[in-house]
Amino acid sequence: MKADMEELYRSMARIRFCEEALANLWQRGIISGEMHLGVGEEAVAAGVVAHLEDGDALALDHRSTPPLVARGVDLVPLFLEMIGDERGLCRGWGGHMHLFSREHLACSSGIVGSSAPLGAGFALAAQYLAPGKVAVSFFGEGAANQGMLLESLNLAVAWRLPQVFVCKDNRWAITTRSRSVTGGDLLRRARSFGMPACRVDGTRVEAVWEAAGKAVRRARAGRSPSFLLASCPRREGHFLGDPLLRVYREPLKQTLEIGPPLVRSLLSRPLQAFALRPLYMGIIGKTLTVLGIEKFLLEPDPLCRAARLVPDDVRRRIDQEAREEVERAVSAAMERGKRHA
Ligand SMILES: Cc1ncc(C[n+]2csc(CCOP(=O)(O)OP(=O)(O)O)c2C)c(N)n1
Ligand SMILES: [Mg+2]
Repeated sequence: MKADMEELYRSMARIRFCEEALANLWQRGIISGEMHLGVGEEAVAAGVVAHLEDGDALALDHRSTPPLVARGVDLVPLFLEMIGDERGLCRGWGGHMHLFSREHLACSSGIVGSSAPLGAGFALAAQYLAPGKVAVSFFGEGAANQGMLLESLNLAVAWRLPQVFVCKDNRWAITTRSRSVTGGDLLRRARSFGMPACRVDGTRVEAVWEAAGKAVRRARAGRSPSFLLASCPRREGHFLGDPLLRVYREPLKQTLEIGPPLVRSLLSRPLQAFALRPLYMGIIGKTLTVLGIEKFLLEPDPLCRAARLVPDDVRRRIDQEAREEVERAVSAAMERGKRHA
């Protein structure tokens, strides 16, 4: 079977416009607190979720809106949840990180790594109660070093759970380069537990769709869990307003804001650690440089890549429909939220 590029592009466009709408609500102060977006993860979410059917489960991390949108969760309660309204998906108690949709058997958690045991639980239940159904766990490469994730890989193989582990590798865990805290290679690590593992370019939806299809079919047939390592960019930094990205977006303002405290701390007393201070400044400088190179020179946009595989007129129509759908959902959420306030 071939990937239906129009449907995959539609799914990605809906995800992107939802994320943009969330960013807009956050910038206007309507959503409060930290906001982690999945901009850059559209191809992974769309390519994997396209294989799910009723009764399959999703366990997600702190960037959970893309897979939920791809899965068809109603956008109005989703937006209401983000703004803390009691008619939201979780009565306004979950916020963007702790979401649950009973209808879609989908949940998310801000506890890094927890989507793996949550997915294992769904998969174990499916094994007994709904054979042929599968569970998919999404998590970042930073989570791959969590003990509970490794325990889940082990149990998934030992109990032959119908589970697919999807690791979204954006190379960063907040401000830590994941490579600097990761021993060995994640693919070999997964294989060492005894499950098939493959690497896929997470900016190419057709490639993700292909690889995920094999993994989901394997799980559905009860043959084995699988591990998918999908590289993808972190286009909005760790969270909205990420100070490291702000340095590039508004260099003058940020230099004036960050510069003086940095110089003060460089020269502050007591002077015991004086020799180490240039080293720390070097680390900050290196982090900023690597981030800038990745962000502005290397990172391809998965949505643009997918757009090239769809005829222009079709793409324009899909863009317009998806934009209108998201705008309607935001307006409805704001209207209901206002009426209720
Ligand atoms: C158990 C736990 N430890 C630490 C944190 C703080 N934390 C939030 S997001 C994050 C980075 C996670 O990195 P990764 O899994 O690669 O996801 P990414 O943010 O890159 O998508 C950390 C350490 C947490 N939420 N939970
Ligand atoms: Mg990461």
